[in-house]
Amino acid sequence: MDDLRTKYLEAIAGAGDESALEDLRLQAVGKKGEVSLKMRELGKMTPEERQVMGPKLNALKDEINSALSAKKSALADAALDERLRTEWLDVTLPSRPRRQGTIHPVSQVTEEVTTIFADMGFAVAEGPQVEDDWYNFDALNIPAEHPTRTEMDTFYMHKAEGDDRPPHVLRTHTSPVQIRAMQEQGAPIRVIAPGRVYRADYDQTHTPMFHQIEGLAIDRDISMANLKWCLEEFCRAFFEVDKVELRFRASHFPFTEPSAEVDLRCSWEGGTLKVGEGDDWMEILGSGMVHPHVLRSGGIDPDQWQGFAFGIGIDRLAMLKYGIPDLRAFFDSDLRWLRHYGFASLDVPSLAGGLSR
Ligand code: 2U9
Repeated sequence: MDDLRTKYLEAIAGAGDESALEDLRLQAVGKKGEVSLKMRELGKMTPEERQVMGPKLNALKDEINSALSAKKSALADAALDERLRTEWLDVTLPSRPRRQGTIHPVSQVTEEVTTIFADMGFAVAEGPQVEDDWYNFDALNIPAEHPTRTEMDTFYMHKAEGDDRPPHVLRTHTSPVQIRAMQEQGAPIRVIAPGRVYRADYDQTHTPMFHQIEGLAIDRDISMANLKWCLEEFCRAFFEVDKVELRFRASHFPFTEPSAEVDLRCSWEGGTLKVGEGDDWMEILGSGMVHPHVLRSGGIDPDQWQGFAFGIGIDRLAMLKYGIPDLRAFFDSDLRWLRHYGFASLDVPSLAGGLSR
């Protein structure tokens, strides 16, 4: 028994790592280990012998187990000491670059507007940005001689000699998307079409590419009253106010009849926009009841169905909400500019900016 004790205590003391220690544990006190086998022999001994050998073997087992765990801690301490001695951190190193990207105000506003109309049951529709002139103009009751169809206003795609396809344009509004949606789905239908549109214009309030979101709702008895409710709900949600007041001004668009431009009651106290109060009116969108010719273009019978449509300029909406003064800033913007308007990297989008409620 003393031999066994010496053998294992010395081996444990000399073990170089945890796996050597585990081997020794199995050899000594594992199920088939030497000490365990000796304990099994107790059964064959006389009671007197067992009374002497039993406690001795138990004490040996405890001693070996204690030595194993003490050695295990010692090995772990030594490993940590070695790491502390050899590994080090240069706290003077520059930090790793963090991603600086941030959502653009136009993308954020597009998402906000889309979500509000989606909550009212409008499905999102998308379509090509290069359209043939039937979808962009004729289907929308814009006649061949209309001034918007000239190259002064519209970007025409180059046509090779012998190409007999109809003229193609960069879409001037997202309305062709709704024509396609009507053709595909028929009535009743409720869709919104967000996206890029193009017009040959460039000054402080116009850029050759800008963003629109247009809505269309067709059913048996949809009226301007439904349109008004829908737009009021939209303004309440978008500008986050309880009270909004809209004013419908008679207007003219080829694709709607009657047509109305919609103004929102507001004030501009101290250069800050306040929605729902004050004596000012701010134009925010155009709208109307869809013209029968347009319904027919979409394959819908105007004697059976009617509905409203509206169009909103996203860029202007973003400028209003975030107090951005010049539309052109969207196109030569940099990170400092985005930060200034509360679009700092990794920030949760907020309403901070020019708007106060
Ligand atoms: C279909 C039928 C009718 C969409 C409409 C307007 C009035 C409008 C402007 C707002 C600001 C364009 O971006 S903007 O300059 N839009 O005034 N848009 S009604 O009418 C439609 C659309 C699709 C099938």
